[in-house]
Amino acid sequence: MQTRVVMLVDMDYFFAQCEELRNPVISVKPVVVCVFSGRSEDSGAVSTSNYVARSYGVKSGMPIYLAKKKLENIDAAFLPVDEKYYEEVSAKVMNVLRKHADFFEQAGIDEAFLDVTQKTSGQFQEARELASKMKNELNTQLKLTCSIGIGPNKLVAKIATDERKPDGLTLIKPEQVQEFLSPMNVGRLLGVGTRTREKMQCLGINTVGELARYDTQELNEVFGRTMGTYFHRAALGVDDEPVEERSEIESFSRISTLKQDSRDLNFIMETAERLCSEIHDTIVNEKTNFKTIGVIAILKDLSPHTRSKTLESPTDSLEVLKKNTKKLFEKLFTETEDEARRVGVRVSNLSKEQKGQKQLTSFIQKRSD
Ligand code: DCP
Ligand code: CA
Ligand code: CA
Repeated sequence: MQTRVVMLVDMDYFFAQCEELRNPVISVKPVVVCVFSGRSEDSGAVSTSNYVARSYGVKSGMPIYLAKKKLENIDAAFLPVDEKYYEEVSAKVMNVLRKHADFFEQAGIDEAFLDVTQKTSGQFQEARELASKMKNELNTQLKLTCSIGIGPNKLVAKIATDERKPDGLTLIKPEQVQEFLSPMNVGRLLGVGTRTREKMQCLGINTVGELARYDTQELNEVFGRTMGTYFHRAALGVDDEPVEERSEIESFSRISTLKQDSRDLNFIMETAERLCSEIHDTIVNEKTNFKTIGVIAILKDLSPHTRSKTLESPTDSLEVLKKNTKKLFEKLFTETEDEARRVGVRVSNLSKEQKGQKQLTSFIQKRSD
């Protein structure tokens, strides 16, 4: 496989930086963005804070009263979260970044992966220049700073980004990966939470290097094959997960007028099954899974009636789609009295089909503390 050049761009102290952006005078003092629970004046938690506040020991997730205690007698700005505004800034950031990537994947409100292999002809030095250029653009166009990590895959890029913040730029070439990761605590790896770290400690594994050298067989026995294999590969800095644009389409639907008004399930299913097949063709083309199925019947009086069901796990199965469509129409027509004029089927809750490593990391992301 060709060596890839992958970047992770992560905005610095994002929510607090957004607050500084619209009110620059506060940037010289501690800025603490809070999720106020409303129960009492200071109940709630710190969402994030600027680096001035961090120098006093303020951290994300900390109770607000504790942050106030750390900033006692200091002129600080405690502000409520305004996610709608941060989303707007985020969209502008993503638009600046997106055009520099061969493949682009937004990975959170303030971060994105960029595969720039072609753009840089696989040259890490060129990637460094591109990263500086992007930092510059964010600075001049939006007055925002970010930290960038560059590596041969997402795993290394992510860890590299965390290495130097704020306004950092860290480049790890393929031949430097081992040396870079080896001395780190295993907790730096995605999926290694407190409990796993303790378990590894018992095996005498503290650093990523020790994990990489550990007997694979034994890792599999302790953590199971899936996780054991993942830990071993991650410790070696190996990660094949592609940088992939997330699907922005939220649903696929088809609707059709019946040959005649009806409330006969078998007759309606003739049309509905055709709609299901059309939708299925689309999702196969788009390599998408769905989790929610919805049906609509527009009755003779033109009133729309809908029913929907969310499955336990995403699927792309035509059979599942047809079976649930039938059940939903059955329910709908037991609960309404008139005949239908038009019927439709919709799938939503879409996710890109995920294979191998990808599935594993999303599973880890959900699990990790
Ligand atoms: N966030 C939150 N609660 C947390 C962590 C994060 O509400 N426990 C929100 C606020 C952050 C945003 O998500 O601004 C992005 O999270 P990051 O982990 O990237 O942290 P920051 O951007 O705030 O800081 P850093 O400069 O360390 O990236
Ligand atoms: Ca950030
Ligand atoms: Ca982030």
